[in-house]
Amino acid sequence: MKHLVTVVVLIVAVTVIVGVFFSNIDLTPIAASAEATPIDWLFNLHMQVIAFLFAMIMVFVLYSVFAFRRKPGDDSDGDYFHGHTTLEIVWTIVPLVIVLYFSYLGAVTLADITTPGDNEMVVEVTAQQWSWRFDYPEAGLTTTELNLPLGRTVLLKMTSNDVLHDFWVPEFRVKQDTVPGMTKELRITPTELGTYKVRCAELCGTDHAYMLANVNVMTSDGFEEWLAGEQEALAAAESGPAAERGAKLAEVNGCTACHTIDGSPGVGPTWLNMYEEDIPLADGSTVKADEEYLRESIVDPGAKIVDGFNNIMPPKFGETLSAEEIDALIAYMESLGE
Ligand code: HEC
Ligand SMILES: [Cu+2]
Repeated sequence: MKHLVTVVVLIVAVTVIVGVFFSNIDLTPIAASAEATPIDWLFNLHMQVIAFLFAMIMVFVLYSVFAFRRKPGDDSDGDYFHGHTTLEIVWTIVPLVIVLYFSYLGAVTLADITTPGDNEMVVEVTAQQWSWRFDYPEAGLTTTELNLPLGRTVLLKMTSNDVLHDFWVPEFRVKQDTVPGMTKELRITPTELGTYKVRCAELCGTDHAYMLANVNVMTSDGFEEWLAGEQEALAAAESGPAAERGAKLAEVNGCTACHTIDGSPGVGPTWLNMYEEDIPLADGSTVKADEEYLRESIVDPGAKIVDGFNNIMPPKFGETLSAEEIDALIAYMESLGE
């Protein structure tokens, strides 16, 4: 009985100390979305349960090591035990109840953060090795940065052009895999102005660690102003030279994550002086980089593999880019020729 009382007192004390320690270390960055509140609450509750489990294990182990040490000269065998039915029932039921309770809390929280908000704004997210592309269908805009108005729920409709990626802004807490061929949804209601970063949280190849994009949470006025500015720039570009549109398209479609335009090596061949050159292919032949070849390289990248490179270019540009967009990209590549 004396042992039991001591152990219970020690468990309570260690739980409180470890629990207070957990509440005082900052494990997460600032919370910048409405979804972060219930998630952080649940996370902290978990940490308190972990403090209790930690105390249960460590106190029993260390107490036994010291209180039940072998006395000097005592070489007799230990006592023989044959289970303890009540104890086994208790240590099955109690964790079961805790786990069920947490699954209930998890389900409630999930329902809470996935419920549609009023006046939602849709942004389409396309992940691709190794860039992010954001489309604002209502405004007809495409960008490489995610700009969001403060306080308005945004519904992200996400997909991938190649392999699995994962959309994660730590300050918003929520996280979602992007899956090729599927549209996944995520809702975010920004509550703090500022600039954050989307990270890819699914190991996706060579430049996975650099697959970042800025997220700017703006005031609603600032956001409207930005939209208007972008639309104006877009209208100006549409009447300008095709090569300039191509330059912008190469950026928003992530081509520049793999292709450089200054001759330096990248994951893919540089575009500097590529046009009209003889390109050595992996099968030993060469091909002239005329318009037809460039078009084929974009629409069906696996058809001819450039010598010294791997067949890893995203295969879907033929579907995601319009004929005019491909023409503009080709015009841009031609403008980088000699
Ligand atoms: C994930 C990296 C990656 C992305 C993104 C990418 N490419 Fe490529 N690209 C490659 C690689 C690697 C090759 C060389 C292997 C091959 O021929 O498929 C290549 C080859 C090419 C070629 C032939 C180049 C030559 O020197 O013969 C063209 C043209 C091209 N890409 C255009 C594009 C365009 C346009 C985009 C964007 C719409 C794009 N690529 C996006 C990796 C990429
Ligand atoms: Cu990725």
